[in-house]
Amino acid sequence: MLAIESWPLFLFPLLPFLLYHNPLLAFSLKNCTIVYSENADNLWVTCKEHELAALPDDIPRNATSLDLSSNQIVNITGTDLRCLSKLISLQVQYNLISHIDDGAFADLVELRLLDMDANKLINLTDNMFQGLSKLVTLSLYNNQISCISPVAFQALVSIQYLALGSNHLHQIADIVPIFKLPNLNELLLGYNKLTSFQSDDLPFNVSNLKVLQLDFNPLRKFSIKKDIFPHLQSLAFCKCSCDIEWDVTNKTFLMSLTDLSFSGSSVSFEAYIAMLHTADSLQKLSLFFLKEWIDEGLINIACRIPSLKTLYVTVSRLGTIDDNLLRSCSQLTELTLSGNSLSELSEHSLRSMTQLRFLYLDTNQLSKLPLAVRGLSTLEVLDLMSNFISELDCLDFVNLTRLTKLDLKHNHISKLQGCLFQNLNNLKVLNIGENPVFTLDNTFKVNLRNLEYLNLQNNGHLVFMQGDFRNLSSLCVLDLESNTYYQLYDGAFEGLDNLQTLSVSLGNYKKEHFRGLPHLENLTLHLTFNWNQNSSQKNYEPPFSNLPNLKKLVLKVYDKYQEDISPDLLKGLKFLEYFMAEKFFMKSLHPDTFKYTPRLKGLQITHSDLSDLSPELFWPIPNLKALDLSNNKFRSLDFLARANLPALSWLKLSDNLLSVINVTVLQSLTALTYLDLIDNPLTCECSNSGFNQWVQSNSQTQVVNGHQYPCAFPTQIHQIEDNQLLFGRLPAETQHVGGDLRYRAVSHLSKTLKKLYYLMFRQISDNRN
Ligand SMILES: *[C@@H]1O[C@H](CO)[C@@H](O)[C@H](O)[C@H]1NC(C)=O
Ligand SMILES: *[C@@H]1O[C@H](CO)[C@@H](O)[C@H](O)[C@H]1NC(C)=O
Ligand SMILES: *[C@@H]1O[C@H](CO)[C@@H](O)[C@H](O)[C@H]1NC(C)=O
Ligand SMILES: *[C@@H]1O[C@H](CO)[C@@H](O)[C@H](O)[C@H]1NC(C)=O
Ligand SMILES: *[C@@H]1O[C@H](CO)[C@@H](O)[C@H](O)[C@H]1NC(C)=O
Ligand SMILES: *[C@@H]1O[C@H](CO)[C@@H](O)[C@H](O)[C@H]1NC(C)=O
Ligand SMILES: *[C@@H]1O[C@H](CO)[C@@H](O)[C@H](O)[C@H]1NC(C)=O
Ligand SMILES: *[C@@H]1O[C@H](CO)[C@@H](O)[C@H](O)[C@H]1NC(C)=O
Ligand SMILES: *[C@@H]1O[C@H](CO)[C@@H](O)[C@H](O)[C@H]1NC(C)=O
Ligand SMILES: *[C@@H]1O[C@H](CO)[C@@H](O)[C@H](O)[C@H]1NC(C)=O
Ligand SMILES: CC(=O)N[C@H]1CO[C@H](CO)[C@@H](O)[C@@H]1O
Repeated sequence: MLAIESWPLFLFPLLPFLLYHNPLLAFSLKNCTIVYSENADNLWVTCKEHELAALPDDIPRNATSLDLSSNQIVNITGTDLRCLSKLISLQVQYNLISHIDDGAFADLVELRLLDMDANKLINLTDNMFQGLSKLVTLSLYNNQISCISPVAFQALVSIQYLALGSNHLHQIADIVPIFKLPNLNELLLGYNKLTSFQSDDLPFNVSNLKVLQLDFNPLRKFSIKKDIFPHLQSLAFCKCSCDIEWDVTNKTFLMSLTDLSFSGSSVSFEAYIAMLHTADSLQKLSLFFLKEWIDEGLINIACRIPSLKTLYVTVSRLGTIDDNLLRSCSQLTELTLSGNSLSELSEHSLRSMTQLRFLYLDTNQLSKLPLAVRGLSTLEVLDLMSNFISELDCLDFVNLTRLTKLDLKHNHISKLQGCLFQNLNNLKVLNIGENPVFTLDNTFKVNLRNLEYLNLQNNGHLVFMQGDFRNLSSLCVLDLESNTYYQLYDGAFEGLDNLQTLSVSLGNYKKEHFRGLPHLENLTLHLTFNWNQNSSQKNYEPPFSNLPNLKKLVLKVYDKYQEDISPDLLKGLKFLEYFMAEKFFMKSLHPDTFKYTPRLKGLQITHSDLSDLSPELFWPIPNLKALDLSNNKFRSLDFLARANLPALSWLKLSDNLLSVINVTVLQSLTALTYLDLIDNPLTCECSNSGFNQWVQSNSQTQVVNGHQYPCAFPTQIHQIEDNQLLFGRLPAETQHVGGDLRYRAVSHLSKTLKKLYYLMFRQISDNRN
């Protein structure tokens, strides 16, 4: 067989005559796919990104979730959603909907979520939402809504969350009925054109609202003169372009308010002070884009509210924190200073914070751990991710003995040492990923007995010696994936008695490396070398025999294919349930490969140049439910006919060379409900008509992304322009092909081309023979 990459170039000019759009992959749904779900009660249908101008007419009536997002639907008519009485979630965001018939949703009695963001709605009419009595979440963000009928939301008796942000609402008086919805908790009104929010415009006695967002409105007045929001907990005003008059006549009116966020220096300092004065119960304050007023002392004023526990100051360009900025914030338990270009915290800047438990300093420009942090002995979580820290000092964490989570990901740390974490006896999560660490010293040989998660992803060329992790007896997850690879010595993982998940990039493999991992269930190996397990050698033992409890094994190979994989690769893995191999096997698998893994449920062998498998391969694994053989070179499914896979329900064979599908084979897979044949050069010659009929007539198996299409010979020849090819989009009416070969246009042009040449080559050589 000719390797795909080496097809002769002389075939190229023929191409335009051969490509055409063949919506051949027929099946029960024309424009949608049923998403595979292990839970039989779910029927998730997606028609996302299909350039639909209207709702499809073949949505299964018992669909529980329907995604129509990112199409070009212009309206929803009274019949579009008929009978979908089991639907729980409906997504139609990113369409062009400007009109919805009255009662269009009336049958959707179970609907809980309706997302209509990014459409063109202008009016919300009287009966638009009729029947949606169980709807909990309605999102209408980013439409052009300017007019809402007073009764539009009347039917929504269960609604808890309503997003009307980014619309054209002008007056609060126009949406009064919304405030009276009995169960409404959250109302999002950001990015509208509201110029005032005044209780005088709200003719009701009480609203149950808990969360109100008014950010990015040109609000000039906020006035509450009666106790109509007794439950309001969270209020957001952000980036007003003008000053605001704040008038809350009695502090008790905002007694429930615990969470306030605001931003923008166009609001006067005085207005912010006034806001803070009426928020006596405040627990959390978030400040954005407020450098000017922070420099004026806004934070210290806020911190005088005794209940304030959480302060969030971000994108406020704070280059340094001096000794005064947070002076009166002694009661804080959580402080976030993320994303501020901080390069320095003065030594005593955090001195007052004797109760601080969470400190987020991520996404700044710190080059070392600030001295100010060293004294925070109450700290439990410290996030220093995405800074420029290059060195750590033995004293940095010495007093942070209560720390449970430390994030140092994405810094410039090159060296770790034994003294660093020695006092962190309570640490559970440690992330040092994305650093250039090249030496570990004795970093993990200290008393980190509570550590459960350790990430050392993408560091320098690390070497792990015997016993390096010996004291990490609680570790469950260890991530040693890398762009290059790490070097292991025998016994490197010794002592990891509780490790369940290990992911590692290796430069070579020795079974001895994986000693002492009795509880390992998940193993992912990224291999950068040739699998050199030579089973003909004396003393050969199966490579994973030290890992008897493995349930999931993933083998990924960079660049190279592996040859001569021994039939007892998986010997000893009697509990294995999932096996995934990418570029690991080349061209074939030994029929005994799965003899040792009777519990296998999921199998994925991709990018392996496979063109055939022997049916015997599958005989030892009758429980197999999901099989993915995509990105190979199968030209026939015949190997499945005698494979005996009574439980197989999910089969993916995309990106292969299948041209004719034998229905007898599909019929032998009695449990099959999902079949993916995308990106195969399926022909529509009459030899495939059996498959077409099967696709149309069988009610059990869905063929992904297929369309009904008669197997008839084309009548018209279309030449296809190169540019159409490049974008992978061909005119829908283009149906012709040379000879009786027909191909489906796909977006991955190069792959399709290769297959095309391949088949052409076959045809030419067949003709010669
Ligand atoms: C949906 O209906 C079809 C046909 O009536 C039936 O075969 C299938 O089992 C149903 N699915 C669910 C999830 O109820
Ligand atoms: C809905 O849109 C379709 C397709 O553009 C159009 O034919 C139909 O008249 C529209 N129906 C209503 C009620 O607007
Ligand atoms: C929206 O409602 C207004 C007032 O009821 C009406 O004048 C206008 O024509 C409606 N627009 C659309 C697109 O239905
Ligand atoms: C508000 O409460 C008062 C006194 O309980 C009552 O008389 C009035 O009708 C209520 N107003 C509204 C709009 O519900
Ligand atoms: C504020 O309201 C409370 C309770 O409604 C009332 O007792 C108190 O007198 C009011 N205070 C002022 C200054 O009006
Ligand atoms: C740690 O705490 C001890 C006792 O409070 C103190 O003497 C020492 O200076 C602290 N070390 C650092 C590095 O802050
Ligand atoms: C590391 O573990 C060994 C054996 O379990 C123990 O003797 C030793 O004290 C531990 N080291 C530390 C620093 O906890
Ligand atoms: C194994 O990995 C899968 C995800 O790939 C995860 O869902 C599962 O929880 C892991 N199992 C254990 C024991 O960590
Ligand atoms: C495997 O080992 C046998 C015996 O030592 C040797 O003859 C053979 O060449 C080896 N094969 C490979 C691929 O290294
Ligand atoms: C289809 O597969 C069955 C079972 O393997 C075989 O008997 C039959 O000959 C095949 N049909 C074609 C047309 O290849
Ligand atoms: C809304 C709808 O049904 N759109 C398309 C679904 O697929 C068929 C067959 O390709 C098209 O003819 C429809 O226009």
